[in-house]
Amino acid sequence: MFIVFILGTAGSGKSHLTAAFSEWLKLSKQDVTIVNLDPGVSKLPYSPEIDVRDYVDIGTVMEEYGLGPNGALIMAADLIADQIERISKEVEELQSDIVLVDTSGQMELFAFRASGPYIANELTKEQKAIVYLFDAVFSVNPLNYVSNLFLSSAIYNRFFLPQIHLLSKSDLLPKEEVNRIVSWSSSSESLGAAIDEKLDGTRRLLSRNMMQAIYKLGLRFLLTPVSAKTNEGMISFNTALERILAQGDKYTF
Ligand SMILES: Nc1nc2c(ncn2[C@@H]2O[C@H](COP(=O)(O)OP(=O)(O)OP(=O)(O)O)[C@@H](O)[C@H]2O)c(=O)[nH]1
Ligand SMILES: [Mg+2]
Repeated sequence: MFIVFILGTAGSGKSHLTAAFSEWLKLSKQDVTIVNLDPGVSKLPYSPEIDVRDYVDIGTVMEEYGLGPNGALIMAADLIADQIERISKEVEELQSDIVLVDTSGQMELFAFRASGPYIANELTKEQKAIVYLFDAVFSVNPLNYVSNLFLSSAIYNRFFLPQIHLLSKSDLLPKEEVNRIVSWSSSSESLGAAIDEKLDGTRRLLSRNMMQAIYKLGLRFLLTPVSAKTNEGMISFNTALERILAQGDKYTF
C-alpha cells in the first residue's frame, strides 16, 4: 500500500486531480482509496472512502468553541490529529494498493501547523509521497513561479518525504507556455532569463536571490504538466510515483 498526499495552494486543482487520477488508476486495475482531509469542503468531485467530515463537523466546532470559519478550521485540524488512530485503522482495513489523500484548501493548515506532519506520520506506516501542485495559470508569471517554488521547498522541509511536482490545469495554457514553465523547472538559466525579462527593480533582485537560495539547497524539482480535464500527463505522473514508491517497479498494468 502506498500513501500519496496531494498538496497545493487554494484552488490549485487538488480535488479534481485526486478524482481524475483515481479514475485513471482504476482503469490500470488498481484498488484505490481516497481520503478527504478537508473538513471545510462542501462539495467534492469524487466519493471518498474515508472522509474527515465524518469525524469533525466544522459547523459544530464553530458553535461549540465560539470560533469564526478560519479559527474553526485550525481547531478542526487539531481535532483530526486526535482522531488519527481511528482514521488510520480505516485506511489499513481497506487494504488498497494506493491511497490518495486530498488535503485542505487552506494549505497552511496541513503544511505549517504541527498537526499536518503528525497526521502524515501517523497515517499508517506505509510508504508515502507528497505531490505538490503548481497551478499553471498562476505560474505563468516568474514572480508567482518563484514564490511557489519557495512554498514547495517549505513543504519539503516540513515533511521530508519524497516529493513530486506537477503543473496542474495545464490544459488552460497553450503548449508553448506550458513548455516554457517546464523549462524553468529544469534550468536555472531559463528561469533566470525569464526573471530578467519580465521583472525589474527589487522584484527582479529578490526573485533571483530566492531562486538561487533554493538551488543552493539542492532542491530541484522537475515539473510534469497534468490536466484533470484531459488526463494529459497521468502516465508521466504515475511513472514518477512508481519510481519513488516502488523503486521503479510497475504496479499498474
Ligand atoms: N481546466 C481545468 N480546470 C481545472 C482542472 N483542475 C481543476 N480545475 C478547476 O479549478 C477549480 C479548483 O479545482 P479544485 O480541484 O477544487 O482545486 P482544490 O485545490 O481542490 O481547491 P481547494 O480545495 O478549494 O483549495 C475548479 O473550478 C475546477 O473545475 C484542470 O485540470 N483543468
Ligand atoms: Mg479541494
